[in-house]
Amino acid sequence: MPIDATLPYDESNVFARILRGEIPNRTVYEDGHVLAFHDIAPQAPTHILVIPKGAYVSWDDFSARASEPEIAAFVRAVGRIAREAGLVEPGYRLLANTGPNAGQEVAHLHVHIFAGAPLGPMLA
Ligand code: DGP
Repeated sequence: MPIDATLPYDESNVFARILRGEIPNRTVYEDGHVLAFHDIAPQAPTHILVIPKGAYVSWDDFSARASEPEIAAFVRAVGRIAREAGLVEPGYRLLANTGPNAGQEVAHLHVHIFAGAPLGPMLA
């Protein structure tokens, strides 16, 4: 069910629980600011989710409130994860659903990395 991205951060969301170690995940990358793991329901041969460790509801929230070091770490991590997974050629897609019209379901910012096959015009 899509979330209301304007609500305050809810510590019970599933990615907060993953960050607290309450739910297992298949980790791809981790540093002090960022965690990346395989999506539980992949929509492409490679489907990785990248999340900041800070409590941000959405891309809108993160881009407004995160510190410069958090933003830099996040952007660099997304690129590094894709490079290290060998996705740069023949390419990959980034997606950050924000709010109900985009179908955002988990109320903690996440960027999807899709790759591994020619992708259609859209992926949710
Ligand atoms: P979005 O629609 O952009 O909010 O995408 C949420 C994604 O999160 C969706 O592709 C499925 C994934 N997901 C939901 N619950 C879990 C979970 O417990 N573990 C993992 N690895 N992924 C999850």
